[in-house]
Amino acid sequence: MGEPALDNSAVSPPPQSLIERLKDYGQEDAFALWDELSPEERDHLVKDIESLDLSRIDRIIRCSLSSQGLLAAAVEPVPESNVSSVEERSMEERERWWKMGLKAISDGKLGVLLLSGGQGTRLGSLDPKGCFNIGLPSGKSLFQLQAERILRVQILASQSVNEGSARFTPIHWYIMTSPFTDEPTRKFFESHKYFGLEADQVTFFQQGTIPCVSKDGRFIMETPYRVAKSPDGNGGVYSALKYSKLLEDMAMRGIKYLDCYGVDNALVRVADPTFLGYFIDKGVAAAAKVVRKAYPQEKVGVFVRRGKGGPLSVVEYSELDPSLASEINQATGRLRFCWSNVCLHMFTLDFLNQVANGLEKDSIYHLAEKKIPSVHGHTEGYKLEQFIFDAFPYAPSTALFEVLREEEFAPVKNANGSNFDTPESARLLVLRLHARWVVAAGGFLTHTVPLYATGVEVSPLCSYTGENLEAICRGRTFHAPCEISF
Ligand code: UD2
Repeated sequence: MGEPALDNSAVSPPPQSLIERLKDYGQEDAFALWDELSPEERDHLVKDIESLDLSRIDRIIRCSLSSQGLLAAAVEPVPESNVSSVEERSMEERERWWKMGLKAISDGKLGVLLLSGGQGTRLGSLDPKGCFNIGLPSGKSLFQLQAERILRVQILASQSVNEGSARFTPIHWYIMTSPFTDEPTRKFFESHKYFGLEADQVTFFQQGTIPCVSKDGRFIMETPYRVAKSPDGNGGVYSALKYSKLLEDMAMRGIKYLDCYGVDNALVRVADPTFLGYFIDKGVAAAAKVVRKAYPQEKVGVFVRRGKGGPLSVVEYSELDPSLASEINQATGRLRFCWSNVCLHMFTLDFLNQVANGLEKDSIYHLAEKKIPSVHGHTEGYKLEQFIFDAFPYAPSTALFEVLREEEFAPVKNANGSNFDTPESARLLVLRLHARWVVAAGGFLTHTVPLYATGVEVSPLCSYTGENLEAICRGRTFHAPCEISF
């Protein structure tokens, strides 16, 4: 007669100390299915719970749920005087800022900070968004377009300060990933040999994750032995930089300014010398590029002031009262809240240190209502996330820099077939801009721009903002689809 089957539940109850700690925060349900777990599943669950900073997470959940729906301070539009607009910008200023920016880049003072931890859920892609090919004639991914823009700026900076010598200063590229995007991103860069960049000028780092909670703030169990978690939002960049000690790395490299942007913009001018020159000239701690909002429901944040003369802030599209979104400024006939956040930021390293050292103060996270995959199939609950622009109110000085949407903002958010912000709409924006560059440089096109879904593409290695195309284009006729490169 063999030994009776071991009755697990009688033998090893959950660790009492852990149960007590969970009870302190009302999260003891995380062990509800303990009796059904195998020994190794129990081990996974204990390790999962022990990996959580329960007091910090509890504070965030309580602060975020209790502040939910609280009427934020009355918001006012950003005064026009706070925005450097395209029309008021003189050619002299553009030139001066361009040169100032190239000089600072050549002196190694600029780092690039890429926010690439988001999941491509809306895009319908399982790969990190930066891997996405939007269908340009070259077939280049968003990562490759961005890497080649960095390469082009390195050359421009070198030409600008030491008359054509081949020596250039590598721009360091810090890429924030999440557990969902880290490995495939690293592999993609390795398999593409960093798109021509030096491997040691690219640093990957992971943002944090935070438990998903039910409407009453309890952990949602993704499986009987694992708490559901999600990346902590692109505002997780501050704590990620702090805990990965990359702020010290930046200081060690002599970096003073960080050009920070979202990966899902096909026209992003990475390491933009003009924006950097403007930023240095203004001497502010934080700045953002803005575009005029296209329509009230556009899925962009808007810059506001909280209360009369209050700090500069951003209200995300998901939190902007629809009536406010549609208000019209009677004097101008434009939307009252018209300056859109397009996830194109510039920060001083000092300011990043200030934010990173003030993190414990900031426990209010945004709540995104989601159906969270759970042991019950799906649970209606919240993902908690911080937004990168949550730091703006703490900046001692800020500035907004208008850019033209058709030159610098081509979001890639939704799968083709959606009404807006698709790979197709982004591709058309890129091809229309490049067609203008070619014609301005004296080239001819044999198609209307762009015929159906293709056109003439200009490689970033050739031109950053349409410069340097005369010799290649003048008098030549180009047939779509093609890529103009060296
Ligand atoms: C973002 C902006 C919105 C507007 C819009 C324009 C924020 C919070 N919102 O909205 O104001 O500018 O873009 O296209 O910036 N990301 C991470 N980690 C995360 C979540 C996102 O790195 O945990 C990255 C993501 O990879 C992308 C960027 O942040 O590069 C913005 O992505 P999103 O999907 O969070 O923001 P979205 O598109 O709703």
